[in-house]
Amino acid sequence: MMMLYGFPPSPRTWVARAVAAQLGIPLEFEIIDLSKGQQQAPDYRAINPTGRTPTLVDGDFKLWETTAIMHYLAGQRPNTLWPDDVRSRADIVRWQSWTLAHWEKESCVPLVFERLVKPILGAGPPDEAAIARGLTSFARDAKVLEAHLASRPYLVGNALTLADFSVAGPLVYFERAGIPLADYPKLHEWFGRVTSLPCWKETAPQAPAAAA
Ligand SMILES: N[C@@H](CCC(=O)N[C@@H](CS)C(=O)NCC(=O)O)C(=O)O
Repeated sequence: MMMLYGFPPSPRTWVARAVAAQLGIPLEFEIIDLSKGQQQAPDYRAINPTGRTPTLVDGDFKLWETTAIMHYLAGQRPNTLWPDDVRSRADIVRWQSWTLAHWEKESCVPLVFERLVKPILGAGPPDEAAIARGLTSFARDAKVLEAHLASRPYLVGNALTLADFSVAGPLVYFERAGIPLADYPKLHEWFGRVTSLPCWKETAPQAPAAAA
């Protein structure tokens, strides 16, 4: 069985586990507790030299970066999350690339980090300038999603794909991070549609979030 190392409250670990659950792929799971710095342990760094989570291990194959893990999981068997045609795949990778460079990094993570993670870690007061930049980026990016979702139920084609998992992931703590999702009704509705799938509940963290 494949092994996933991760920290359950982290959105990226949650997304990887939710994708596996949706695909019906069982994973062995080992917690790397970010609140205890376990991502820096030599044993873990031997499988992921970046010292981040999650990491997938399948026999002698070690894979880090959530997006690559999602593609590997979805490549195990034919499925509609990762359709076998070149345009759908390019379209999915488009949204995933945009998420990594902009949506997650510039818009969602700064708000989650400043307003949720910092207080949990006792890492000092929120940086108001970082929050202001995050809100500006969020408005820019959420507008793109709102327009895209005005005429379709999912991001790519007419069905759920890996793109929906990647774009929904950074929003999982939107309420606690004061992310103004409700200002974007189509986006809000889509988020509800995607995250009401049983795979998210099945893989939800047991303890309150402690890291991003
Ligand atoms: N681009 C990476 C980011 C991985 C990442 O930053 N993971 C966070 C948790 S969600 C982490 O391990 N942080 C701990 C640290 O940086 O020390 C991915 O998508 O997998």
